[in-house]
Amino acid sequence: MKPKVFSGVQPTGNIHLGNYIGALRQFVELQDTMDCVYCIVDMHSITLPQDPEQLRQTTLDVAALYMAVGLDPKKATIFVQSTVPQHAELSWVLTCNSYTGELSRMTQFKDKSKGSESAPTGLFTYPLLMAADILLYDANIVPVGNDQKQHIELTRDLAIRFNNKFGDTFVVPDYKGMEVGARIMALDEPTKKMSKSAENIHSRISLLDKPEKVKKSIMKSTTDSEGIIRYDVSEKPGISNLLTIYSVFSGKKIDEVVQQYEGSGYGQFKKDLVEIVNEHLDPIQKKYYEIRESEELIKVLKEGGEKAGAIAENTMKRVREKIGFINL
Ligand code: ATP
Ligand code: LTN
Repeated sequence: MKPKVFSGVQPTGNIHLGNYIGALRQFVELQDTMDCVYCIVDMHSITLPQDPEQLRQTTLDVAALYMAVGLDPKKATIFVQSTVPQHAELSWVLTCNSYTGELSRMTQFKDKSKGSESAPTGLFTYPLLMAADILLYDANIVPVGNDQKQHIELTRDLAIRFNNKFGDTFVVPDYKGMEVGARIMALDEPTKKMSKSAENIHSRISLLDKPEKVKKSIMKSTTDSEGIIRYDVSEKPGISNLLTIYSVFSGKKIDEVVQQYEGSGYGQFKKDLVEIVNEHLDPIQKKYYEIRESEELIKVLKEGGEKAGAIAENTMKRVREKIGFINL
């Protein structure tokens, strides 16, 4: 049997190079050899306030981007989380088998709540919904960026705990990150991760950015005053981040890129990077606008939701039986 894969992306803001390099790129690679289920996690996105009409639109935007970067609904199941209510159901069961202590240690919660007493409860219980997503589909592998590793470890702990308490129920999943690019940094502050929610639009490159915007963001990006192109994350986080992006999009190893630019200045390197990134984004954008307008998109999501719902219901039957819910 093929290994099972599950992952998700929130429909908030524009998908950026970090999302693509750290996560989506792996989704596409895995669909040929594994049994893949990819979700648009709209229930996660309402942990922070969302405009309802915009949420509906960005849900479709992300679905179209999934397909524009190369996901094929014939190979992978693509669906929207809220159309499969078993996610909420399992999340509650896991909530009752978790501890506030372990949730308090999640760095994403600490970052996003900033210690505030009035942080939304959903931000706190967010990892339990994520664990439910993964466990419903018996996923062996979860391709995500490095920032989500801690959530996968929690999911493993929850699965093992549940299995020990109630008998074998869940598959214990593994994190899968990219060797190069598991954490793309912000262009303006290369010690922070590139993020959808950062205020400065030049901190990130969105997959739908126009060539001029890409140029501006890269040319303005923070580097250092040494003037030598070499890979050194702690001393030269800006240049190292650009080298990573260059390497991914050119298909060359970071060492080769460093050699290629021996003796060159940052200006030339950045100009070439602008070209490489724009060349890569152009076909993705063309495909995106085609798919986003087509009827096909809704059909894919409906069919995906049905397939996903059947798998999720199977798992829930097992869970309800184990925990003692009545089957009338
Ligand atoms: P925000 O930064 O606003 O919290 P996000 O950019 O992390 O949002 P998500 O939808 O939560 O967006 O993430 C989708 C996927 O992209 C996840 O697998 C996540 O790990 C990955 N990812 C997000 N940012 C980066 C990054 N800077 N580098 C590599 N992978 C990333
Ligand atoms: N929390 C993830 C999105 C997400 C996810 C998942 C990823 C929700 N459910 C299940 C992998 C598997 C994030 O990127 N912030």
